[in-house]
Amino acid sequence: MRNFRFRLWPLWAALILALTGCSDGQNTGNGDSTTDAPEAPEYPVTWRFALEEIEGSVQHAYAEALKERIEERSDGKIEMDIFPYGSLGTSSQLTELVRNGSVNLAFASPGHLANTVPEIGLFTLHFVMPEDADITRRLLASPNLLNLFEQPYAQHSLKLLGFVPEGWMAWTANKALRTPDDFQGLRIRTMTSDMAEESYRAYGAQPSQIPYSQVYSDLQLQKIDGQSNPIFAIEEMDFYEVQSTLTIARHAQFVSSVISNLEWYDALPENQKQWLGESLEDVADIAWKTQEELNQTRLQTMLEEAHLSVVQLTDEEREAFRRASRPVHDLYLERTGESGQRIMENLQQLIEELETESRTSADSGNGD
Ligand code: 6CS
Repeated sequence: MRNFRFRLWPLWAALILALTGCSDGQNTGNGDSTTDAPEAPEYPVTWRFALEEIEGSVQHAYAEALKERIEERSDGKIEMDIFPYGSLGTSSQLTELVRNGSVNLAFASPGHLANTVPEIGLFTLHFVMPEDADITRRLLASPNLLNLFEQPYAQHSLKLLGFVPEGWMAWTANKALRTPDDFQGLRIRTMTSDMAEESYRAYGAQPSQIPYSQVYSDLQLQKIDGQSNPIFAIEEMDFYEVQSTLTIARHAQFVSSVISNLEWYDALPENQKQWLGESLEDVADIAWKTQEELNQTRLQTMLEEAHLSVVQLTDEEREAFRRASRPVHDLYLERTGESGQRIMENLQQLIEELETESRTSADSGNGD
């Protein structure tokens, strides 16, 4: 297994953040500014970007692309330091580092963030996302989708900067998972929010919330029987070494979000906001292309190593899971109230609009 330094996190985090200091030369949004007058920034300004994934991942490719764009657009006035997973902390700890101003940007995946921002638990639900890849890509890049979640994030002092697609989730275990019955009593790892557990409880599994860094060893020691992640991550984190079967049910997309501290963002000078906004737009498609490529090539790698058998569920088999997952949608609505209801309805409407648009353009293409 690759050598991660996870156990030394608190030490690394303190050391790195102390050594790099509070290097951004402007109000970090944590209330430590001594004057109300906006100070002229001293360039170059360094922004820290913390990742939930290791080097070579979708998040890493995205961060590298964002770094390149922002440094270019700002003519070197903004520099970006990237902290891959293993250097600062777990996903939940990264969100805390954003909230207290220690890092400027971070990835925050819904499966971890949903205890803090309950509405984002929508992306932990099964069978809510479109089947079609192009519609999914357009949905996740849509400013309308971003707007839906802006307030829920802001209520927790977070600025939502973008959604990043990472591909279909797949299940691994030491058996095929063809029916909800196959989940009976299965000790499955989920991300660290209560909502993330519910979909598996509905199938009869025994879910437990475990940080990403601990999944490999818990599988190896058979403290858990299975887990769910996009294919590229199953290869990258070596989970396939300690699991026999990959089941592809296309039950949920792995969607992550890029966040910053809301006060920090609001206090950014206009030119910096503009560089950031434009750079985020520039890289919106990078994650889509990266995840497509990595999910494909890494499946090949795992198959070549012959560790894993792959099971693709039929539409009929998926239907049984779709039915079993319905009560969890109601649970989401119960837990998020009117706000979640509005978001769920708007999401469905956005998907329908994109589907209609795509049918219309296909029809007009056919009619030529
Ligand atoms: O399963 C997890 O916890 C993680 N999976 C991925 C693909 N990215 C980040 C997340 O923390």
